[in-house]
Amino acid sequence: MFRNVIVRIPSARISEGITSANLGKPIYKNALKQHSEYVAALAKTGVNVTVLEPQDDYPDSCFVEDVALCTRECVIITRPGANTRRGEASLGDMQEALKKFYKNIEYIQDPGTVEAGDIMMVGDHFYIGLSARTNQEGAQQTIKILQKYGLSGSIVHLSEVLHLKTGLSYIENNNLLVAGEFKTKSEFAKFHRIEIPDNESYSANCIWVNDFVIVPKGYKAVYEKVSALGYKVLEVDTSEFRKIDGGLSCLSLRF
Ligand code: CIR
Repeated sequence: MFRNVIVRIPSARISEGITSANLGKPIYKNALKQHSEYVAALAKTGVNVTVLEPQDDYPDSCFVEDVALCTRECVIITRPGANTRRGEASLGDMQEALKKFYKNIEYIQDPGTVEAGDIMMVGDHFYIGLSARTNQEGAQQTIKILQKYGLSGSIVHLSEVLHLKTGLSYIENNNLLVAGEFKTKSEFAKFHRIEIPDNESYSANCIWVNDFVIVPKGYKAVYEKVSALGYKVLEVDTSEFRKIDGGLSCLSLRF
């Protein structure tokens, strides 16, 4: 169960966010609207939502998931691999917000890099994707910190996606949404895998929050498959964030 969520309002410079998509630039006004709908959906799940102010020095800063790994025992402040995002992890308001909830605060140190979009929590175990943003050193530091608190971590090699959770979401009860390269990875064979068709692979990034699953609006397969499993499904339009490679999980810290 999650009690708390932290989000950050998109920056007026969101159109300058890093992207590999070819979908045009996000429209700031629309991004603000979609973000407020996202917050409203989260509020329906019963969590307490902390909303941080925009940070215009960081066009990607609404993707707060990447700057911290929240566990039941500690929070790990990451060290983002993207140069333009590195400073997001040390923003004072984020650190203050996390201090209200956590007494155990750990940090990824240079030369480690980690973006927590590469980390998927399954109970007390954390799968850590090695990507262009999260390096071996960062992953090893993360595992060491997790072990200190009685938690565990393991490394997953990625080849196609930006972040691990770009193509994978654990929605509890052994159910795992999988797209692309994750359909066949042996480390995930033990889960009940729900395959997302290639033409809707963006929708593999969903979030489970207290018996609800929030899915991106406009993707039929994920809506039907997740509903059929008995979850309460909420749809949120994330089309502006998709233009800069962002999805539902990226927009919040949940703990
Ligand atoms: C970036 O490239 O860093 C952002 N434009 C998108 C970050 C998405 N975050 C995530 O998948 N956790």
